Amino acid sequence: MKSGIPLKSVRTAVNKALARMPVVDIHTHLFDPAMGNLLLWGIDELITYHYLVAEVFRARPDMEYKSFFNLSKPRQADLVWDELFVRRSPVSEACRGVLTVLQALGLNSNAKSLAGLRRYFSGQTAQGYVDKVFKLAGVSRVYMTNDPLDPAERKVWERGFERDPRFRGVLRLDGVLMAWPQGCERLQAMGYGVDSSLSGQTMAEIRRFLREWCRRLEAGYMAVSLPPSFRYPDVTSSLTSLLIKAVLPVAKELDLPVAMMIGVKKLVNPVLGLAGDSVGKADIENLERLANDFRGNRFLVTCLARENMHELCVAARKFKNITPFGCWWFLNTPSLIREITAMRLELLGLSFIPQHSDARVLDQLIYKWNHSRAVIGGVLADKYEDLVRTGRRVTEADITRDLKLLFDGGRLR
Ligand code: RAT
Ligand code: ZN
Repeated sequence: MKSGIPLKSVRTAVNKALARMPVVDIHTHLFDPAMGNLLLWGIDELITYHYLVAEVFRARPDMEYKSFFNLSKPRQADLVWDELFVRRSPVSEACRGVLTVLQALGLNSNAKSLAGLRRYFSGQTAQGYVDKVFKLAGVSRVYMTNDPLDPAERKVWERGFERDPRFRGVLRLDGVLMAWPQGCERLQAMGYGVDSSLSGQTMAEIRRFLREWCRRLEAGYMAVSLPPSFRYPDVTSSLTSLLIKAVLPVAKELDLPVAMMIGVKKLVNPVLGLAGDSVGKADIENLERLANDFRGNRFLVTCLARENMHELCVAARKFKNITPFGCWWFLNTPSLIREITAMRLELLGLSFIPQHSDARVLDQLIYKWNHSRAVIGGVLADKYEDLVRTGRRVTEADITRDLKLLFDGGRLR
């Protein structure tokens, strides 16, 4: 029998195993490179990430929103670089991320301008760069966020393309579910016989839309981001009706999980666009009632409010059809990942998905996973050290087996 790792070597062993472990990234906004311009990558996209756009207005409160958004993307990037990376130390998580990417690529993060960095990226091809980034990030597969209601994206799917098996489809439902009947017209234009009433016929047609598009995307799951006010049951809410009469039946029929990302307050500052959403505390009792009534469905759940994360763990202890996943958006910072991961390990053992990247720009896979691996590795090492202190033997094979449970995307199957 293999001997256990001595206490003093546990941390190194965990970090080594985690560095080698290819991860499945279950939620990104990346696209298959065959989908052309939809896949964002390179320095200008990286620097104009909406997390950084929010921060540039912190540094320059005197700047009019309009005067920034009227600039071309490269000029916006120049301004963000100057304000957040040249004139002050880039200590925020989103800023540090850029430094980690540049370091991994062997590029200079002390440059006063972006010119040299742009030269590097203009020498890359999308395909070659995808290979490089996946390797540097230690990622084996990513799940996209696909919205057939978006005309530009729908065109690409309808035309058809050769799929890169590393990019899996996900049917994102916000456009259909949120603010009904806004999605109605678009569904009609796609040939679905729906009207704003949510009649039996409309529900049947929405189910047909879901079936057809899950098949076309070869979707790994369906997903929706929900406001903190989400309620179940609620006969007055079109969102809840659509969820329980269309989404959950089709998900069950196709044996697909449904991802619910709960707690986003959309556009509290509309002029900021993507950067204008905020966070609100949800009531997790609604999720418990849903999981109880729909036991044949599998729910992947993340919350945006730190205050909801503990209740979510407890809900998952009660309902085996709930899998908590990721440290989402404003929770994707080292101090909060540390806290949330420790709590999940303590309450749920290995039965959760520790992280997703939410990358919108390919290059971000590098930093999001590098930073998360470091923090999650530290927390896991604490836990294995605790085991060794009790006399429990821990081997490298044990660690590798456990990491697979956490990171290989098995809970999506
Ligand atoms: O993290 C983000 O980039 C957010 O803007 C959202 O995309 C969020 O993750 C979502 O999927 O709704
Ligand atoms: Zn996202």
